[in-house]
Amino acid sequence: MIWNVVSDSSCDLQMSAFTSDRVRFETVPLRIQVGDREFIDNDTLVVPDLLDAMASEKSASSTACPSPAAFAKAFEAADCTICFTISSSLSGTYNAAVMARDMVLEEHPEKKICVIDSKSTAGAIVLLIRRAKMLMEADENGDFEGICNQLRIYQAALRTCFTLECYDNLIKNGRMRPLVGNLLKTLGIHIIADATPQGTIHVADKARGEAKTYKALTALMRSSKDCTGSEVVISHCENLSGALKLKQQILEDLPVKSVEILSCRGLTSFYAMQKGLILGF
Ligand code: X90
Repeated sequence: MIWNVVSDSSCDLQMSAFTSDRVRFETVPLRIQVGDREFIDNDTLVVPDLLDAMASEKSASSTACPSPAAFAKAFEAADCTICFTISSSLSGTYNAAVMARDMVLEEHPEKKICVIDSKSTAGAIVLLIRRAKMLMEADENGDFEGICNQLRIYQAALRTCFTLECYDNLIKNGRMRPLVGNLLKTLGIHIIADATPQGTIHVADKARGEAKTYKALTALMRSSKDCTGSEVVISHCENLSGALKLKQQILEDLPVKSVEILSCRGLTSFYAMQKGLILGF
């Protein structure tokens, strides 16, 4: 039996970063339109090129979710698939994956396909992918439903916090409510935000300066759940030094188990923009 983990490209895990003897992994790319240039968010996308194009483009930029056909192709490649998507409150990706599941099951009723809405993106999806891989590798009697249920429970326990210096793309594309007052025009303000349990964006706080920002983030993490033993994944948009400082702050403030740092791929880079930091835990 071939086990299959599929995710959209907002997970920030490159296909090349996944190895397993028993489990296949595929990311289905979202597309990013910057002026008249289209970027496909696959392993070959060069994030600095995307950010350069964004910086020099004045006209509207946007993103588009994968087609059901693209998900269907990924689902057809195996017997048992578990698919994770970006929050259905932010994107049509989840719906596309559900349509693909129905299409594939109609032709291949023997296949098993489960689509899980991460209600998040980035690191939270990476943690789900890793947990799925672990459960699939340890599986001895093909307990597909049991594994899906464990992953649904894990999804509900995961949290996401993030800090951004630029949030134009989130607001212009209607994914975040415009901020009150003249905050938007104030340079040097970092927003501190998190994902609601429904998978929408909630701006919790704002901070000025790096040190205060990281403190505010660990405070938000602490208030969102008991982080004892948590695995944390930080995705950064061209901000390794910030990610390292944030990692240090997390290790000082919270009893987490581990903190891993990944680079944002295209989709999360487009929205988190230069220096954005996203935490899944
Ligand atoms: O369908 C599409 O075109 C994709 C739309 C994606 C919109 C938002 C992506 C935001 C990613 C900021 C971190 C947000 C974490 C919040 C999770 C609820 C970058």
